[in-house]
Amino acid sequence: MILHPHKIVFAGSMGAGKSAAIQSLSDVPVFTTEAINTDQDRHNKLFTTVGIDYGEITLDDGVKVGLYGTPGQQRFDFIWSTISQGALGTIILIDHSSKSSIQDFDFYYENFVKTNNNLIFAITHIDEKSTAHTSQYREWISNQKQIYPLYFIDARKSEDVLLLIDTLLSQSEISLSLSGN
Ligand SMILES: Nc1nc2c(ncn2[C@@H]2O[C@H](COP(=O)(O)OP(=O)(O)OP(=O)(O)O)[C@@H](O)[C@H]2O)c(=O)[nH]1
Ligand SMILES: [Mg+2]
Repeated sequence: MILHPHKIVFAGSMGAGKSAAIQSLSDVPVFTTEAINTDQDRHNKLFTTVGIDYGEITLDDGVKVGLYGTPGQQRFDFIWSTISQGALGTIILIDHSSKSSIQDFDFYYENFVKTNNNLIFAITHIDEKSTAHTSQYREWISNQKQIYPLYFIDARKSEDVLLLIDTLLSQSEISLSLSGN
């Protein structure tokens, strides 16, 4: 498998903010594949990603990072592993305002950890009403064998999304230096 050292994947639940995160950060016009959302039971937003989002950011040190967005809807799960092939890491975004937020957290983790274990979690929509408590995500992580970074962000804010990119890149450098590469 070819490793793309600067390929980052945005995964996670429908409406969590994957497309918004890429839009907020990309230096180039984002390639999107949005279509009218026919799954109004799952989420009442107008558009949803049905293929891939692609954007790019050039970091301060001149490194160009490719930002790849996946569709959140489960009916597109067949594309998830294709988009994730060779990526440096995955950012899993979860919509905290959704009733199924902790089930989503578990579901997207199980699906994406298979292709890449360099991953971090970012909880979005924390400014909206939710019956769930944010501690549920920490509890979930503390029950895993490996500890994953967890952030609470607004996917529309570029500084929040940049923090995720920086964390994922640092995490990957640490694991490469530990493995002696
Ligand atoms: N209030 C609030 N809105 C947010 C936040 N993050 C993203 N949004 C908005 O949520 C809506 C859905 O975001 P998208 O980026 O389309 O979600 P997505 O993850 O790409 O969803 P799919 O493509 O359907 O899987 C957009 O209107 C975003 O601007 C947040 O933290 N708070
Ligand atoms: Mg999208």
